[in-house]
Amino acid sequence: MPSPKKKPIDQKSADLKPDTENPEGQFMTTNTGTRINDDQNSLKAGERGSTLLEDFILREKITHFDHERIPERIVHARGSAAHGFFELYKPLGKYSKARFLNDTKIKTPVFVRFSTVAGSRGSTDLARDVRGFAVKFYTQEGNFDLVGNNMPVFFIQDAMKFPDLIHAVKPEPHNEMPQAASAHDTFWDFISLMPESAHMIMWAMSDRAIPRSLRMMEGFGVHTFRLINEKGESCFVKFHWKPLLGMHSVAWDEAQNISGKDPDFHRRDLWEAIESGNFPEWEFGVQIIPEKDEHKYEFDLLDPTKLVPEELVPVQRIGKLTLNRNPDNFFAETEQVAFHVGSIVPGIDFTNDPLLQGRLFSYTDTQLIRLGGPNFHEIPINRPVVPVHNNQRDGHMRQTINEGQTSYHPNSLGGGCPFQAKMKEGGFTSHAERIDAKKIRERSKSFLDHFSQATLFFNSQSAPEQDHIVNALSFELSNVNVPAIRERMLGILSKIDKGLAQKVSANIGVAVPKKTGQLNFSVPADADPKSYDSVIAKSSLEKSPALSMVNTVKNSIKTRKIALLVADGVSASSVMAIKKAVEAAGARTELIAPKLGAIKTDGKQDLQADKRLANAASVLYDAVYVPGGKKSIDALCAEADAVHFLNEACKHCKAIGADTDAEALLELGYFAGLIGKDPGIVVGRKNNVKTFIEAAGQHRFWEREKPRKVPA
Ligand code: HDE
Repeated sequence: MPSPKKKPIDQKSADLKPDTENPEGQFMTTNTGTRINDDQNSLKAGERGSTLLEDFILREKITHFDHERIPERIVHARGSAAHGFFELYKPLGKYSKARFLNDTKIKTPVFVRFSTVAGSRGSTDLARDVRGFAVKFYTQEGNFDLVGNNMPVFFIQDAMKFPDLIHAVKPEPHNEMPQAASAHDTFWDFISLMPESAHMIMWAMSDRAIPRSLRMMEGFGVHTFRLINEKGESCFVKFHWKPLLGMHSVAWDEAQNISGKDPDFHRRDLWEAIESGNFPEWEFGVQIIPEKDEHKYEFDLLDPTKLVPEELVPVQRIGKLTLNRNPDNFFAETEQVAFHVGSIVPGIDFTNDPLLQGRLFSYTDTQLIRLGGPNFHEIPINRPVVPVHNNQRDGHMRQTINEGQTSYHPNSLGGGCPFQAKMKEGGFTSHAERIDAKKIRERSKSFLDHFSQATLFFNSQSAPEQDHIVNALSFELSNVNVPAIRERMLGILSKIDKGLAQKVSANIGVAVPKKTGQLNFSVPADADPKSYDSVIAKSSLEKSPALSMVNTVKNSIKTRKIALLVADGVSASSVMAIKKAVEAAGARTELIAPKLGAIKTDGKQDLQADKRLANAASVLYDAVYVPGGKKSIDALCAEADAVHFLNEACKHCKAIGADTDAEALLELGYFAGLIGKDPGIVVGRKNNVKTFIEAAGQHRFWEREKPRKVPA
């Protein structure tokens, strides 16, 4: 006789009431639900006796603690994330059948993780580095992950080189130095032998690599993808994220200071913006290229070291991403989120970009080691909003309790479930691209122009932006010990721009070589270049204004942080005037005083200091203003930190303002000679609050760098 079926134990079943409630809060329990009576002491043999092995509570607690860390991501380990939603402005039906790209009424939930690439999980946010910009769309047709960066191109053309690139940039293996920095021998050794990285190096050495905020950077899908419509027709697409606050950066010296003063600067900024209701927003852009235009351009659409200039194919803004909720738990969400370029929905498809193809393998593989098994898709942050039905079973940490007898297909015992979905039922079908080819291990000759877009990028920058690239390259290469590497790198730079190479050469003590290096990969027989000298091409575009951050939003201080330097005796009306105006413009102020606590004003009401001068630093603010009040100014004049604060603000080209009677403090700064001449230093003029706010909206006055004689 078969035994009667036992009733399964189910915590939620009505006859088993959970026993952990307490009117004042929840009782502490073990992981199996037993209430804990003493969480302060281990179980011992007598008052002073040894600890007993029997102590299941202690052992459970310590075991769990011992396993708290999981391997960090091999790249993009340092990250910060937020929840939000995506709204579509206009349907893309002509090009894509993806439902979330067609229904303007749907608000698609998203989870977005930003990251640096090279540093460990605890490294600084302000490293000179590429930023990851990974978006998980929880669509009604499954998850779509757009795992992009804040730069539109990449260092290498083929997935085969990724481990080499990362080994070269990570801390050197013999001494594990330097952390989160590319300024060392192995990185530049590799790069100087990899001419294909020339374009990306221009981006990585530009101000894009030191953003002011994660909220103020562009995002790019990097690879060319495909869109597929209802008829099965395909077009090519490049994905873009355009920040509504514009793109802004900090100065390199400032970035290094921030790394000491507040290594969580970007994480904090994102968290605080969302907590205060200043929800970060990006518009979603697409550059659509008809399939017939696949070979129209002087670069190959499949080459991830190339971008499609916006002047050739405009970016259509088709929707908006808003981040409106911070994670509840960093580990459960930000750390355990698993992105994968292969998470895709019908209406979007891949191209043969050899970097993308390699990524399609890597992202599942990496989660297996990082998250410990094949069921990482069941972790709440990774679950789609649609149900999952398939015949995959078991494995470490399986959460789903699959019912029934069948876990195979085809089956008759399970009624044939789950069924395959036909295309018209929303089943994913790969684009039927025709392939008829020889198996080869070669680089396509259409990938051999390594310099023309690097030159285009450099030529498109403003003079201060070009100076920053020269300075960044000089800084990085000055940290390279082996002169031959520095020289080889100058060879590459000379292919991008001779003047650039000369300027860097003057700073790093080696001459620009006459001959450049050999290519280190096979190319088709009919290409046959001996060295990369012979593969130089020219871009038909001289400049692409879209590549310069100078052409960004400059008329707003929304969400910015303005420092007000104050001391006892400060003029209450002066503080109120600037505070009111700054807040009306959507930014916030912090009162920085020699000590915390109450600050006496010239009025009846005291003010409260937000930060102590010694704990604050100009690098943590966008601009600084000194309200009036003779006593306050006298006190600040005696504070070296106050003068240093202003000097640094000036050095980093920020707007500085002072009420009429506060000028005395500014005159102690090394920049006193600039007062009245520099449009970013606003003192004692009529309407000075308004002029100061307009100046702060400019973000930076980079032209101030040139005449600067005295360092802060
Ligand atoms: Fe990644 N990349 N990648 N990558 N990548 C990872 O996956 C990899 C590439 C990018 O916030 C890893 O889950 C290979 C390009 C972002 O969790 C790993 C290649 C771009 C993130 C991996 C590339 C990216 C990753 C490590 C060359 C810009 C962070 C942890 C073939 C378009 C996602 C993980 C997050 C993470 C592999 C190249 C962006 C190891 C093999 C190009 C934003 O799978």
